[in-house]
Amino acid sequence: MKNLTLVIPAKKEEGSLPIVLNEVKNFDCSIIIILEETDNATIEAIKDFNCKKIYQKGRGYGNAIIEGINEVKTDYLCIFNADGSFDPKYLREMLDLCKNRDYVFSSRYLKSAGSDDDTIVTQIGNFIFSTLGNILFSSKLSDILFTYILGKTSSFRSLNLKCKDFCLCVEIPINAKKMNASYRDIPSYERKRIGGNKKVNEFRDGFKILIYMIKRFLNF
Ligand SMILES: Nc1nc2c(ncn2[C@@H]2O[C@H](COP(=O)(O)OP(=O)(O)O)[C@@H](O)[C@H]2O)c(=O)[nH]1
Ligand SMILES: [Mg+2]
Repeated sequence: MKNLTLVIPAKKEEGSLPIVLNEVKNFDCSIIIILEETDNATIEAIKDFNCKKIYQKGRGYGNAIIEGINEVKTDYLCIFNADGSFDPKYLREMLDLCKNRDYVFSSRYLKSAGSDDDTIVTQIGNFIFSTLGNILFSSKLSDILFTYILGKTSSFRSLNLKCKDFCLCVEIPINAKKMNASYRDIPSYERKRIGGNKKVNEFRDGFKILIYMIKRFLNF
């Protein structure tokens, strides 16, 4: 998979990222990790791994992914979490399916998919947001917030992404749909994060995403 780069945003992931990097070593793809310069514990934890590190100039999850995408040199990229929840066994299939489309999204809610990381709150939230995406934007996705997305680097760049926070999760499918991009979703099983804490706050970030979707629908 020499034509693929994993874009890995990482914040306080010293307990998980080394294990994730060991796991993806066998996949022969490039790796870009985007983290904060002050995140000493994560920097120290991955010092023996020979992969590209970028210190993000801005702040936030979305900002990290945008800065990472700008650095990719391969034809394809995949957004990949540092917490161990994304299973790399799907990468080959995603890459193959992406040959004749712009993006392949992963979904925890298709047949034979699932999640060990979901709580009842996130499960209900994910259902509401995916339904909202289907109603407001005809996104035709069953899991709009699961940002395990592989796509053509040129397509990602043409999205002109702006969200610096977790709203980026929905900005990607909304912009892709508005640009008439081609995509599909495939079943994926989300694992539990290995260590550390989740950075998303279900209520605060969920509310922000809701407001963002409404604003986009109203073209604000
Ligand atoms: N560089 C960077 N990475 C972040 C930031 N916020 C979250 N991440 C990373 O983004 C990924 C997803 O975050 P996580 O807390 O697991 O959220 P969830 O899986 O969507 O519930 C993880 O790899 C985090 O370490 C941030 O502000 N900066
Ligand atoms: Mg996670």
